[in-house]
Amino acid sequence: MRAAQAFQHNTIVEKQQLTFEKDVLAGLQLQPKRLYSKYFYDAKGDALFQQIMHCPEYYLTRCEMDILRGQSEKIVQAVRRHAPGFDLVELGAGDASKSFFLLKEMLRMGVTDTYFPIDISPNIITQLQQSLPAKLPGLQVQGLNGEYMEMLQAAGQITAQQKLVMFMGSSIGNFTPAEAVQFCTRLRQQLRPGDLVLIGFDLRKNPQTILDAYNDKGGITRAFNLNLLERINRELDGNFDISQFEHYPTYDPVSGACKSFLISKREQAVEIAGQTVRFGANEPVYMEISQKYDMEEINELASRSGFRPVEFFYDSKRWFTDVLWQC
Ligand code: AVJ
Repeated sequence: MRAAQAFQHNTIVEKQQLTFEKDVLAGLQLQPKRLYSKYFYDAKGDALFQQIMHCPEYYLTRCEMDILRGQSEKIVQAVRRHAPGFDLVELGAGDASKSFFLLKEMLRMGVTDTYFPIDISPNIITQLQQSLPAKLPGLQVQGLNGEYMEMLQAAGQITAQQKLVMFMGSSIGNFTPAEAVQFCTRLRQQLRPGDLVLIGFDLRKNPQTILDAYNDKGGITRAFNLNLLERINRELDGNFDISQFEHYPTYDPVSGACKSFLISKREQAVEIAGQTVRFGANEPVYMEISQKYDMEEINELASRSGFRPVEFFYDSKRWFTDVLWQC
């Protein structure tokens, strides 16, 4: 059993490695060049993101924490009106510091005792399984390590209970609006009529406030973007000179798209996995989108992907919202 698990884990890691190499080389052949923000999160990237969440400019985490700290009871009551008993599933659970508040309420109200955190990082799953039951006595933690949709399907096979699926932190912002429709449609296809989702959206606000959140004075977000080049050096035998790339965040208040680029400071050639990639002077590499929404856009996303909006929960500044939808 142990050997079988270890074997399976190795193949997952190898498969991830192959996809990383393929995506990097393919993305750098596109025009404009592109790298994918889902690869930001290696061990160093995880640590840098933790630091971003503490940056004074990065309001998103504090706003969402404000919602969950203050309104978990209201949220669980709303969920209970639509689903008397349910299991909580979380996509990209991280340290579960947000779901903690909901889980506490759910246990207190006796509406659920099972939590399925889904995460691509096996370390995160192991840590949650060890730490959460001690902090929340009576909670069953069934960690699922793997891709969101595959693990959602696995959770559906383990339990026949209705589900509340959480997707917090404005992770949905890393999709373009069109990709978000695809993602939510696939999400709904894994659920049953009556199941609920709670999704965190960063709202449109003063454009400078948004841009500053992706351009902190401490340079953490810059390091976070450059770390992907370092990761390529580490894992794909690359030779990026990161001092020759500049972090360039943008926000378009018309489309609501906040995009980050790395700009090549000069003409240069970089070796990656035995291949040569050429960069022109001032050539951009598109790294990440963090899409901002308004309420109409959120409702449109719900209806296009087959969900019915149930309730919006806001922080006191109305900068962020967690929305409850039903299938
Ligand atoms: C984790 C995707 C919500 O887009 O705001 C933070 C990642 N990128 N600073 C975001 C991120 C730059 C973050 N999400």
